[in-house]
Amino acid sequence: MARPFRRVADLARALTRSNRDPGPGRNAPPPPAPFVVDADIPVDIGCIKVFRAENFPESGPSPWLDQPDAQEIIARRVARREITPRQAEICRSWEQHGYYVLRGAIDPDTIDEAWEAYEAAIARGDVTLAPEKAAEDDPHPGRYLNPHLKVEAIEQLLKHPVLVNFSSMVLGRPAIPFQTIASHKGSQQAEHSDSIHMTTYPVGYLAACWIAMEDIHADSGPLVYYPGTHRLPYLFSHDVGISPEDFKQRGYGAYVDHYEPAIQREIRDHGAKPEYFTARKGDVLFWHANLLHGGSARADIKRSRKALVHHYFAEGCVCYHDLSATTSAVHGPVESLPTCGASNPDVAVREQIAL
Ligand SMILES: O=C(O)CCC(=O)C(=O)O
Ligand SMILES: [Fe+2]
Repeated sequence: MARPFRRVADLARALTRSNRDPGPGRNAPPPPAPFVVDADIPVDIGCIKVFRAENFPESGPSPWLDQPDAQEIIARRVARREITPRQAEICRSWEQHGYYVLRGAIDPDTIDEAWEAYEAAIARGDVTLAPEKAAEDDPHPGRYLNPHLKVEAIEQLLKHPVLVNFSSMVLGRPAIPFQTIASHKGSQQAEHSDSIHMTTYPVGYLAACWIAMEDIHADSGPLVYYPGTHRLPYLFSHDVGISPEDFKQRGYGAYVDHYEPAIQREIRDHGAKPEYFTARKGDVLFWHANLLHGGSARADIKRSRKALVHHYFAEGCVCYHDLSATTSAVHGPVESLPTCGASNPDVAVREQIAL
């Protein structure tokens, strides 16, 4: 892997770590992740006016498990004892299939405490749920975005060492907890890759996990995923003909008309086979930035399907949302973004080195 500018990432990591630790007795929110881009082709972030994939160069480095010689790298790392044989087995599986199921990753008491705290926040009115009824007799409420901002126990779960360490291992860089989504029932969300929603430059530095907050029944509309599809080309808005203006004017209408059929074609053309995450409480399924997945049909509308989804970005990347062409909240408010020419003083130095 060509990593001539490693130093920059190390600096960012150190800064981020010290900034994030508010010290004993203080409860400051984490500071924004700095715009330090550890890419083979440097970019001046302040000059990017529209945060969409087509406005970034095609640049590595790819995450280590996406590299063509990933299996050899794994073998070398286990021989050098940098990773354990068990971690190596997980990494091999991730490289091939684009997901991994950690059974019993979170103990059931921790799960219950987090869900009870979340329900208490609902009862207090701190969290308000939309009905999002899939049918007249649908008894369950809709999904809730970012419950960790309201519920300390969910914030703790987002930072759970098992989840953060797993994500860091497969990304090959420290994982930054980004987003949580709580669901009470099957989402029946059409198949997609999370990368159209949450994206990085260089591409691929996103990992997600799905935590079963109760036993998940096959009739509840479990998460459906397609092993191996992480290796298909990334499909961004531009690739399926959604312009930034289309999204501004039509929002998810443009996505439903252009993106969702394109993904169905991909699944059909490649003969991708679905698997369903029927799980026990505390089981966790992790997936790759480009693994195709969605919510399967709810055979029994009365059944709940309690879950938390977490998304983690990797440090040292630009994190943005391709579909809406916006920067990610992990970088702080839009007003604080660097201006053209000022975002990355290191760019000039890098270009000199490159010459
Ligand atoms: O929970 C589901 O059914 C799908 C969730 C999902 O795709 C996501 O949060 O990225
Ligand atoms: Fe998703």
